[in-house]
Amino acid sequence: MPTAMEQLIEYIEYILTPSSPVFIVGALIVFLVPIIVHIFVSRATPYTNLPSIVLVGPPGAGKTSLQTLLERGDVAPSTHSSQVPQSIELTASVDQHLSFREAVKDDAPGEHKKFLLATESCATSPWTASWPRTVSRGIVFMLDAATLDENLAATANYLYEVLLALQKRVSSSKTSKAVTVINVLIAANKSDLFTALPATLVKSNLEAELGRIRKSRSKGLLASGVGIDDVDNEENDDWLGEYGSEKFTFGQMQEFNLEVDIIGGSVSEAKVDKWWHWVSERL
Ligand SMILES: Nc1nc2c(ncn2[C@@H]2O[C@H](COP(=O)(O)OP(=O)(O)OP(=O)(O)O)[C@@H](O)[C@H]2O)c(=O)[nH]1
Ligand SMILES: [Mg+2]
Repeated sequence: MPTAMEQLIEYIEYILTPSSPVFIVGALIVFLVPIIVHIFVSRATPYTNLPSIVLVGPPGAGKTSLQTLLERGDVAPSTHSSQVPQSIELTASVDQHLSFREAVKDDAPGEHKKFLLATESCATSPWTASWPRTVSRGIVFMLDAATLDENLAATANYLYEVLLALQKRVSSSKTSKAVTVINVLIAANKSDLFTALPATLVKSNLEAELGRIRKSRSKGLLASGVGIDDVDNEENDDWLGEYGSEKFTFGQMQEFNLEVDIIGGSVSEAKVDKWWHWVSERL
């Protein structure tokens, strides 16, 4: 009769001898443990798998007000500017006939979809390393349509950064087909104020200003007579839209898998149904 000690030594020898059952069990552990840990971790943080919409825009545009409206169904006065990015979880009924107030209710008819609305408040450089992951369904760029005339340059500069970063996402990958379409909604807020520009004017003013910005950023490259084909990627990196085109239009972004829409609304008057429908269509 082998003693317990002998049995143990025999067992250890068996494990240490290269044999197919030991190898298979070892391989299973090596492959399965990371998968199990991944499933466990992603269960623990349910947010990571929700479709997300990112809300950006210059200070004072009304981002926090919109978030509050969607979360609570009414607007609380916002007193200070928000520095920290905030995320709220919302549920949308995808029924297009409902107003946003009806659609956010638990007992709303139609299919329900949960999503994450993440607000990023940063005046200059909105782009963070986490963005390409965070932006899964779309971006809402909110601006104050009532003061756009005064803030056109700053607002357009911000928008330029956002669109350029999204454009680079496509131009840096060789297989453009693999890149999914990202939808951008320019939400022209504060239509309740009489100085507010209608969406069509917001669009044409932004297009003109974005065109001016890209011209000045190209540092006279085109004027210096350098042909389009001579310019390598390094140098036209900062050019937004169709390279070398005279006028910038949002339609040029389709080339980079970006769909841009401009819709007016007012958070104060709770006129946000069109934005809401735009979002729920893209979930
Ligand atoms: N008239 C009018 N005022 C609005 C509207 N939406 C927001 N406001 C006001 O605009 C101001 C700025 O709104 P916020 O929601 O704080 O703007 P924000 O984009 O979060 O600003 P930051 O956090 O600084 O980036 C507040 O005083 C709001 O009450 C609107 O539709 N109409
Ligand atoms: Mg805010």
